[in-house]
Order: sequence, then C-alpha cells, then structure tokens
Amino acid sequence: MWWSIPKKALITGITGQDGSYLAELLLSKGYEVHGIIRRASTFNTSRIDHIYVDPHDPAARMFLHYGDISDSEQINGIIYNVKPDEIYHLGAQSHVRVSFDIPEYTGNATGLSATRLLEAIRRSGNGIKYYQASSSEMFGASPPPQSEATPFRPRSPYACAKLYAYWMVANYREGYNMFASNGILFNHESPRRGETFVTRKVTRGISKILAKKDQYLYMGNLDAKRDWGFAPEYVECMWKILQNDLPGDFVIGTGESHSVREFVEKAFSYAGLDWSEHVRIDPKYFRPTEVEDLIADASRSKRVLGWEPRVKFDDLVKIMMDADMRASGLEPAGEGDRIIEKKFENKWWGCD
Ligand code: NDP
Ligand code: GDR
Repeated sequence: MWWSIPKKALITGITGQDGSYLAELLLSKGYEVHGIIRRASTFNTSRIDHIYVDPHDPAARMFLHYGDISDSEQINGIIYNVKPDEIYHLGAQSHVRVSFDIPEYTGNATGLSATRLLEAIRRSGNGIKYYQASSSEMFGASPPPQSEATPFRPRSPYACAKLYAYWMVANYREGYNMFASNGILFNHESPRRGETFVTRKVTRGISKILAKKDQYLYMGNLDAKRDWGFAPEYVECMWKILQNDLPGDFVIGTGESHSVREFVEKAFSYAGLDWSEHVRIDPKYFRPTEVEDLIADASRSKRVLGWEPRVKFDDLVKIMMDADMRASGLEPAGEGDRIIEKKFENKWWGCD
C-alpha cells in the first residue's frame, strides 16, 4: 500500500486578505498549512475562522503559530520545527499611506523580514521553496505598462522596503541557488480586502450610506489609476509560481487600468446612488508622493504559468458591492454573486 505525504506550507500573513485565501487554496489541494499569527488584544483571525479546526482533532490540517516577522529567533524556531516544503511570505505592513507615518517600522516588517526568512531557509539547508509578495508599487513613477523588464522607481517607504526584499530574493536565488521567486502582483481586491484600502473603503462606505448609518465618504486622490484584479485568482498564481520548473520574477495583473474616480462612480451607480452627492475630498488621504498609473503587462506570466484573469474591473465592483451590502444587512443586487457562480465552477473558498 502506498500513500503520498502531504506537502507542508508555511504562510506569514495568514490572517490577511491574501493569506486567508491562500490557506484555503492550499488546504483544497491537500497541503498541511502552517500560519504565523501575531498576538493581539482583540481577535485577528476573522478571515480564517471558517477553516479553523481544533488541533486536537485528527482531521486538523491547519496549524497556527504565534510569531512576529520582526523577530528572527521565533522565525528560525518555527521553520526548524515545521520543516515546510514551501514558504509564502505575505506578512507586511502593507498600507502605502501608513508607510509615510511609520517608515522605519515599515522597513523592518516589510523589507528586512524577507532577509530573516531567506537566511533561515539558507541555514536550514532543506531546499525550501520561497515566495516573496512583491508589489507593483515598486514600479512607482515608471510609466505604464509595467513588465518584469520595467525599471523600478519607488515612491513610498512601503515601495522602498518591498524593493529591498525583491533584490534580496534575487541575490539569494543567484548566490545560493535557492528556489526563491518574486510575484510582482498588481492591486487585487475582494470582500476580504482591508477596510482602509480604497476599493473596500468605497464599497463598505456605500453600504453604510444605504443603511443610513453615514451620509458622506471622505476620499483622497481620485485621479490615481490602478490595475485592479480579484484576490482569489492571484493566490492561485502564487501557488503556480512555486510549482514552476524554475524560480524567477512574475508580473501578475489584468492589463486594465481605471481611476479611483471610475471605481467610485461604478460602485455608487450599482447601488443606485449619485456619487457626487456623497463623496467629499479630505487632503489627509493624499500621499506626499503618489503612484499615478499602473497597468500590468503580464504576458510572460500568461505564457509561462498559463494564467488568464477571469475577473476584471466591472465584475470586481459588483462582487465587492454585493458582499458589503449583504454584510450591512441589505439585499444585494446579485450581479456579483452570479459572476462568481458563472466564472468559478469549482470555487474553493467559502464564507464571502
Ligand atoms: P494584508 O494587510 O491584508 O495582510 C497583511 C498580513 O501581514 C496580516 O496577516 C498581518 O497580520 C500580517 N502582519 C503585518 N505585520 C506583521 C508582523 N509584524 N508580524 C507578523 N505578521 C504581520 O495584506 P494583503 O493580504 O493584501 O497582502 C499580502 C501581501 O502582499 C503583503 O505583503 C502586501 O504588501 C503584498 N501585496 C499586496 C497586494 C494587494 O493588492 N493586496 C499587491 C501586491 C503586494 P494582522 O492580521 O495581525 O494585522
Ligand atoms: P495602494 O492601494 O496604495 O495602491 O496599495 P490603496 O487602495 O490604499 O490606494 C489606491 C489608490 O487610491 C488612492 N486613494 C485612496 N486610498 C486610500 N487607501 N484611501 C482613500 O481614501 C483614497 N482616496 C484615494 C490612493 O492615493 C492610491 O492612489 C495597495 C496595497 O495593497 C499594497 O500593499 C500593494 O502592494 C499595492 O496595492 C499593489
């Protein structure tokens, strides 16, 4: 009789948007999943509660470990004890606007943490594959479209920290022959997106206006343009990147760019509201330096990984609006729900 030993993955940032979807994806593929969570005075596991099984239960396949990505000692200990086959490093201070307020901490958590993990992998000598959550923010002021060959011109402490991590990955790959890859992901959103990122702020804000809990939504720069995709599809790419024959750097995005204003207009109109009556500008949301326009040229990833985005801008707005209306106790219009049903026959994530 033979059986296969399940692969083990370690995810930093498992409680975040991407970490939670990735954990579900890997569980659906039969992996044993380990995640690093930080201790907080309030619960921070709401995105993964629906997949949590008590570790005393023999059926448990997801295990959580307390740790902080700024603490090498603990990172080393977890990697030594878990002995994962793959590490997905998604943990970060991931908010660009906030990185201007806490630049040093962002450098530590978002940049140096990659070195901690890469060093721990190198010292373990176990051939662990490593995925780095790199970002389109690294392109910054470089005009679109942006591909793997586009020069980096970062415009925030966050982007500088991510760029440091990006180059450490490239150096460990070349210097120590490690399987270490950068996924250069453009913005990706979902009903699980953090509430202070622009898309979720808008869809959640509209739901509150509809529920008569708020009247206005205070926004920053409406002219910035982003290439917005759907997070579940992007975590599939993370997994594909580590299953590729060779490590490397991969741009992932939809190839469409829309302004924040367009997102606002579409979302308000889906809810039957006139955005100009409810949106106010508050300069506190402006950034000292802004990234004006991002459009992914993901042709290499499409070719090498066989990836094609299924959800683009219009669908994304509807999916997020339906979810936030439901969360506010309102009846959603339902177009977003139908898009998910139609485009994801074998939907592997739940609870949104
Ligand atoms: P989130 O902000 O939703 O999640 C960040 C995760 O990192 C959370 O689990 C958070 O824990 C954890 N974390 C933050 N600081 C620490 C710390 N000091 N120690 C341990 N854990 C920590 O981000 P996303 O899921 O959206 O993004 C995942 C990764 O991908 C990030 O690195 C982000 O920078 C990057 N990225 C994201 C893109 C996007 O559009 N979403 C695009 C390109 C890159 P807690 O829940 O306790 O706060
Ligand atoms: P971004 O995402 O900075 O691209 O980083 P965010 O949603 O925060 O901003 C997108 C654009 O919207 C403009 N904007 C506002 N942004 C926020 N947060 N709040 C506002 O009120 C507002 N008004 C206008 C911003 O100026 C910006 O131009 C995200 C993060 O997930 C990063 O971790 C990731 O690396 C990149 O995407 C790719």
